Amino acid sequence: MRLSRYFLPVLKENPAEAQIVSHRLMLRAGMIKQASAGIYSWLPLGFKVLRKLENIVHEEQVRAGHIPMLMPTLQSADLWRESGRYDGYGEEMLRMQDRHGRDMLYSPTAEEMFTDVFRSHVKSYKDLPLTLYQIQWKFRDEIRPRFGVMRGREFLMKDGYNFDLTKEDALHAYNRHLVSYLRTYERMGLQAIPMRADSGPIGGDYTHEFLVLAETGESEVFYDAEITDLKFGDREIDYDNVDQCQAILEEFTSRYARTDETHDEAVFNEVPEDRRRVARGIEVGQIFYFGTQYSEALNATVQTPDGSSVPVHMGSHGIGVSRLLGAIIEASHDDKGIIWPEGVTPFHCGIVNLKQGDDEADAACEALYKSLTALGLEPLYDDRNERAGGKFASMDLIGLPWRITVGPRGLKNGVVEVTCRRSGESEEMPPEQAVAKIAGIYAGL
Ligand code: 5CA
Repeated sequence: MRLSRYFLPVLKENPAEAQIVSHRLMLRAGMIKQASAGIYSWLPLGFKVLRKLENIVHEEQVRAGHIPMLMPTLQSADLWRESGRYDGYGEEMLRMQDRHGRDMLYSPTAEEMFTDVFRSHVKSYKDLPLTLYQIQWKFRDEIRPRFGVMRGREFLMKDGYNFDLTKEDALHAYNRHLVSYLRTYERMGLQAIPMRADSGPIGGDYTHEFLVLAETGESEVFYDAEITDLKFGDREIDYDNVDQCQAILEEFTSRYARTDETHDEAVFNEVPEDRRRVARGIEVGQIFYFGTQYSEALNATVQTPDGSSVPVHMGSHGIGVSRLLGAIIEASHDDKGIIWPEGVTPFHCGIVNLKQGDDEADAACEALYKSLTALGLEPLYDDRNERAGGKFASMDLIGLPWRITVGPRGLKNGVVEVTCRRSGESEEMPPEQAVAKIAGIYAGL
């Protein structure tokens, strides 16, 4: 993309309404614009990162054997009356009527819809196990929407629902989700720690939240510092392997890690004192096993091998996709701006032309742009007729992890400069080598 032809409305001033750094940087970098309280328009740069996050989530869900589909955002109240949640959900549910006076709502989550699809089409244990999921907008009329996309009213969520014959099978689905979430967050450059939590309006008593540690997090968390040494890495996973998934769950959840809702001071005090941590975290996902709560209410049953009919065991599993943008920025920025992890960056690298209009510099930039693009990479070429200082500031603000700087002086010696956004370190090298270096960084990502 050439910056002169892109739409990147960066702000010079700090927006007054933003209380936390991720919100401020998303506004300044031209990623989002508030439409009304807790509701945002996604400008091109923000939309690009959102799509990248969605892709990672899809890839990891499909890898785990889960099946994508899409539910409507506007749902009839009847189904929610059947499950008993229509009255119980409270003020957070946005309710409306259509022209015929029928009660409708904007889905805050989708247990009912998925259970309804399931009960209409699945009748036999032979069709199990089954996990269906979607990435779809949700609406919760939060009492205090704040911190930009972190606590929005409209937000993008991946929500998945497993249907299993037995509790044992459903717990395997739970473990499988935990493992796939660990992989998902790590690919986004995040450490998200599974913590024992409270199930809230979803129900059930088996649940973990995934938290990214950050000072600005809304949840208070208590954990054993050893947890932060755990890395998922690139281990081979067989998601059908019950023992392997169980072992990984135990590895990542056996140490003390709880949100304030489930915190137990006495148990916490058994952790050696030098490893006890009290901190804050951003909840980027949550998994639940709730048994037959919804399948009984909505009569979602299957025939067992002996011909009897039983309600299926279920769980649901959510990732806050739009919230993740904020979480990643909270975890990865400096005083100049965002620092995108390579796995989610909107463009793979920036190209800064120090002297736009200089034939040699222009030609070198064009050649770099073409070579990178031919390799399937997406550079953002700052071809505007602006001062170098302004170009650097914009690149730093929007946070591309690598920058190639091209100027007449370097070109005389046959070199361009490659700069790492995170370390700030620069290296001079011939343009072909710069292309190879950037390609090497992204190979396999
Ligand atoms: N049905 C279940 C799982 S599919 C469910 O709704 N779970 S949840 O309530 O925990 O939401 C899943 C994730 O959505 C949360 O972990 C959080 O990351 C994200 N989320 C929840 N509320 C908001 C909000 N107001 N703004 C942004 N993200 C949110």
